[in-house]
Amino acid sequence: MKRLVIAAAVTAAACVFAAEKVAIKFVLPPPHSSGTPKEIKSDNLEPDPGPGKYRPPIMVPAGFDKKLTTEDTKVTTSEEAVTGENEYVVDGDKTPDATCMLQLPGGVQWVQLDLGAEKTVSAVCVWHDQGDDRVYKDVIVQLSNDEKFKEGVTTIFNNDHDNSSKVAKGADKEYRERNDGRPIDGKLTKARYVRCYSNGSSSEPVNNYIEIEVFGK
Ligand SMILES: [Ca+2]
Ligand SMILES: [Ca+2]
Repeated sequence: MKRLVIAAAVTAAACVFAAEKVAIKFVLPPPHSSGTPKEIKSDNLEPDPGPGKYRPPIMVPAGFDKKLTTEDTKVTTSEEAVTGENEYVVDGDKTPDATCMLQLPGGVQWVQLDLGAEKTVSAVCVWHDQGDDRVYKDVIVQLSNDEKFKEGVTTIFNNDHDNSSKVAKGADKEYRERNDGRPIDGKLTKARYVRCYSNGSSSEPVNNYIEIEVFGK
């Protein structure tokens, strides 16, 4: 009987160990002071958590919190940039400044990262542009092993509630850009490619990207 109890205790301890979770650590740029919040017309906007209040951390199994993107990560885009370089999206610089951003033309556009091989993705964080109080439209983040995103596509975020992007309809909320970007749970999806869509913002038709980080194993 005693042996059975010990065995049960060991099994329970092993389960706790296996389920140990750690928070993804995002390095944040300083908040941008934009003065009085703008009124943003949207029927799909999440409530503003308020200044200095961040979203709950993304918790992942220990070992799945490694940053997978580096300054050498290959970046491709749906169309040629208006200003900036593709590399700006993975250079680690999150300064909310026009000289540090990749700007794609207006309309539905995407930025795609190649992780080099299939990885288990635990989180993706996207910083568009927090230069003023704004909301990006039709933000969709997808993962796949197919470079063309035709097959085996997993959508981990989609706030295009009215399918104006014609990519897919989603149930997530629009959000105001802030210094904490938008951390998204990767749900431990196996994928080589990460594609981030947007369709302009409440401030301007173009699509700005400051940084995209991918975490996992
Ligand atoms: Ca950058
Ligand atoms: Ca939409």
